[in-house]
Amino acid sequence: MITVHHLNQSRSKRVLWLLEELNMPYQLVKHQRDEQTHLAPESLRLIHPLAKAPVIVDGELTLCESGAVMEYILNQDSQHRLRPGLEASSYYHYLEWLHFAEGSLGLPVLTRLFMGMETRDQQQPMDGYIAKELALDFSYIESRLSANPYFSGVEFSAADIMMTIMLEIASTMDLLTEYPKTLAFLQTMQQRPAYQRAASQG
Ligand SMILES: N[C@@H](CCC(=O)N[C@@H](CS)C(=O)NCC(=O)O)C(=O)O
Repeated sequence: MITVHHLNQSRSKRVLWLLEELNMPYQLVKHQRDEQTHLAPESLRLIHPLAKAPVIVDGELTLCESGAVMEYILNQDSQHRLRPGLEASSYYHYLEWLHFAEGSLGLPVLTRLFMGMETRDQQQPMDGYIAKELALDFSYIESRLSANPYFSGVEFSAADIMMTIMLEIASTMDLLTEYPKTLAFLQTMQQRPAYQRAASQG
């Protein structure tokens, strides 16, 4: 059985959400962020040297990086759910958005998040770059969601799970206010029962 090392308020919610969607049994080990630094505790470093969530353990395998973990879990599902087949025209759209979450979108959203944590009252060197990338990415996302109910196309997939968690972080900084389709998508995702079961773990 897969063991999920879950850190509160972190991307490991993606993994719990996916497992809940698939109704797959798993063992949950909770790690709590340090109250002062907000960093992961030593208990997570004992599982993986990077001490980042998510980490899963399945038999001999210890795996980090949420996108890879999602793919691993999907590979265990004998019913091949939540990912278009390789032959489907939506497959490469699925793949694009699965990676977009931590790739193109992750960089400006997280840079903005971390820079916002610094006390500052003046323009920072990266501000122009971040604002440009955010506008570009969110316009692209908005147009995708204007034409399709889900990122890969007509069906919900693991790419929506990957994207939702990054959109959630963006939304805490009010970055989505000008993107109604994206905001509506986020709200729809947050109403899914499997999402709510995952979110209830902290
Ligand atoms: N790209 C990695 C990022 C992993 C990551 O940075 N996780 C954060 C939680 S969202 C973490 O563990 N932070 C705690 C720390 O850095 O101490 C992934 O998608 O899994």
